[in-house]
Amino acid sequence: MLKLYHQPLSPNSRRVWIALLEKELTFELIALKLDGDQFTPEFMAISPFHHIPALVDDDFSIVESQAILDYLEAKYPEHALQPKDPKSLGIVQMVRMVTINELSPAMSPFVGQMMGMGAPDPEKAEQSKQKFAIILQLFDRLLGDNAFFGGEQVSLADITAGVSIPWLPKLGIPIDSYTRVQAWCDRLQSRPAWQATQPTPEMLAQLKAMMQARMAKAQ
Ligand SMILES: N[C@@H](CCC(=O)N[C@@H](CS)C(=O)NCC(=O)O)C(=O)O
Repeated sequence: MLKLYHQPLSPNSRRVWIALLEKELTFELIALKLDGDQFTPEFMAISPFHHIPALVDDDFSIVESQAILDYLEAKYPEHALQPKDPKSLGIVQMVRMVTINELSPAMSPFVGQMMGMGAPDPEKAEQSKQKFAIILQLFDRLLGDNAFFGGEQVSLADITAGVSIPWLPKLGIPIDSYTRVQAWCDRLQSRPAWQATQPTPEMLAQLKAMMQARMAKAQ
């Protein structure tokens, strides 16, 4: 049986969790606290960099969330999460990479602030805001009249971007003027897979307390 080692607040984990649900696969969820439990020899045999998510599929184990998504798509093609035509596939891959390579690093100072690590450096915050505007404009254009990035079916692009973009307003970055992106976010958030994996405010508070305790210990 498939086993997903995860942490419910990790966007990388959540992407894999959503893909498993969208594909209607049977799997076991194993939650790590990341309070040191990621360094056990048993877990490090599965995930050598002590990162979640890690997926075990019988005798095969795999890390790196985007690689896991591709593996799941190739191994379990039912409820396809990748379009076939070249243009749609190109858009899906582009949105995945823009999210990982451009959006996530730009969000990082704001996420840090939400976790109580202090306000971001003003210059970095400004650079991030400029990046968000470029990404949101691009995503709005790529969505066009489609429900999702790859067309009418949810894809790995929606899963990858769709656990990050909805956090922007919570980080003080409004998205409502990008009307297609806003409608796409609403569409995703109403899907059972998004609702079942939505982190609760209590989980966030717990993580924040853990991060602050770690910071205090390091000082
Ligand atoms: N590039 C990796 C990043 C994985 C990653 O950084 N995971 C973090 C949580 S989001 C983690 O496991 N941190 C615990 C640790 O490094 O000990 C992926 O996409 O899976």
